[in-house]
Amino acid sequence: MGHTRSKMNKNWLANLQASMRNGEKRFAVLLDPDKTPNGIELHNWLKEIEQSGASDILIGGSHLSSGNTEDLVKAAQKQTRLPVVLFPGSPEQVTEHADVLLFLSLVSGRNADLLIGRHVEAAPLIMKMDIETVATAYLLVGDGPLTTAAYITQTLPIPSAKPELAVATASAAVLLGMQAVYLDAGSGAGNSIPPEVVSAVRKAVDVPIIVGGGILNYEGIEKAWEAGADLVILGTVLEKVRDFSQLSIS
Ligand code: 1GP
Repeated sequence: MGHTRSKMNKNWLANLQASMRNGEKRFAVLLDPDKTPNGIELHNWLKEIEQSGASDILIGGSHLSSGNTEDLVKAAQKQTRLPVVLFPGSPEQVTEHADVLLFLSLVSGRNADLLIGRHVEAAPLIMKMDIETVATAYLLVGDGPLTTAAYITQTLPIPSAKPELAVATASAAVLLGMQAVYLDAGSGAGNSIPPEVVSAVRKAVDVPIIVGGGILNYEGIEKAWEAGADLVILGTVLEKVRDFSQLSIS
């Protein structure tokens, strides 16, 4: 049996903006369709996510080989009340079954395809869909070992020690009309986004800030919140051991 889904899920951005204004900090779990179980294991995991205090479920990945995004989106929709947020690495991952689509532009890079090209391909289809879209400035930040995101996108991340570059990039994106900023160290990054980068961007822009990449525990979530993140994303740490209790261990 599915649950009645909240109408609030249709106003995802407005909700996140309200959380930002009210200082209600949120965290979300990112499910990579390649690395998520099926059947009863998936059902149990979705229930645990729902009970964990997570505010949202993100679905997607910069590089997918076998997983089916649409099936996972449908399962998350059916089996939880949480908003299901598409975080697509490519137009093929777009499905109207999600509540909201982060329409990402990789503004830290200079790969025209990921700034506007794929968007042009996907737009005619998205315009026909009944889905909320949020124009999101996606910034890869970090100088640790090469991440899948940096490799797949063939872009250079913004150096961690240069908050001013993150500020200039996020500011330009907001001037272009983007509605949210996602600061990502990349999935499985050795170092998460430095708090100095988050706080510098927080001071510069008034749109919701999403922070992810390499966050391993509640302490990491708190640090990102304190620096100004509104929504913190956890992916890899919960893929290996699907258990929220491990997040208490620092
Ligand atoms: C990646 O920000 C997300 O795009 C989550 O990163 O997998 O390292 O938690 P992790």
